[in-house]
Amino acid sequence: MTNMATAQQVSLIGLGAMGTALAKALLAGGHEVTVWNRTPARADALVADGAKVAASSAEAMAAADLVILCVLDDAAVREHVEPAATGLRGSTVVNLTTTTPEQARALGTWAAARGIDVLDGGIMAVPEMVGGPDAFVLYSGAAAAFERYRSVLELFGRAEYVGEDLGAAAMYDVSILGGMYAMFAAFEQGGAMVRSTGGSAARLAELMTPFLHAMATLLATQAPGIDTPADFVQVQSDEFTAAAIDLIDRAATESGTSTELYGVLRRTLTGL
Ligand code: FVH
Repeated sequence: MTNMATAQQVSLIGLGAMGTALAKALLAGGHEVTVWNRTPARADALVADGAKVAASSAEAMAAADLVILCVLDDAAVREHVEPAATGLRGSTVVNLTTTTPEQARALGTWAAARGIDVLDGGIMAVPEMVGGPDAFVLYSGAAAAFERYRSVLELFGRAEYVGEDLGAAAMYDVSILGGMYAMFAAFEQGGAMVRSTGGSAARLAELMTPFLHAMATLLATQAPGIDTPADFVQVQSDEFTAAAIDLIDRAATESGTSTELYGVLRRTLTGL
């Protein structure tokens, strides 16, 4: 991955599990990396890999034109970015901290008034995956800023640009996570149901995993029903879907487990 020809100065604020993984990817990519973390000891291991350690977050942010933040939350971002505004003027801030779309837009509004470019990012990976083939990061904000730093950002994983609206990356991020949680909830509920007939969640996982892989490929065929509903010809009627969910609901009742999830699914998918 080393590309010394395009080595850039990059500052990274936040060396938690994810920030440390990002710093390692930047260093492995041959960039000059300045780091800062609230608890200084977390930077020690990175010094051996070539990172410079700044004495304060403001010093780190003034040290490079590309400043990446990966801290706990939006409050922590604002706590450090706001006092550093003067040093950040003319720089691009890439915020990889998980925030809401409105928080991302508010940071952008604040930054634009001070001559600072902002890209918002949503990391779709755990730290161990950073820089690997399955990691990807969603970005939104000014396309020019994204293109300027694309080669650096690609060190973290596939860089997926999702739009100019600074809230877009966060909205895709939480929507994807919503899909993940819905899947886990259905598995938890299904595990309880199959156990009532002597089965196990382990066996259910074996059987459910390939089926859900196949079903996931159908998401794209459902998209026009949401994007352009007027033109969409639904293959399965709402009545059919509602009846199928009612049957699952009834089996849940027979198993003595909760039916709460299926009411939500029925209303969401059919409106009935
Ligand atoms: N870890 C993951 O799998 C997920 C993947 C998806 C994206 N998230 C988001 O990334 C942000 C950071 O997550 P993290 O995993 O690095 O989190 P921690 O290991 O808990 O480290 C938190 C860092 O934030 C620093 N911090 C907290 N509060 C402040 C503050 N007020 N001022 C400055 N820094 C602060 C903390 O510093 P310290 O405790 O070491 O002093 C850590 O560096 C997060 O938004 C995830 O949602 C990760």
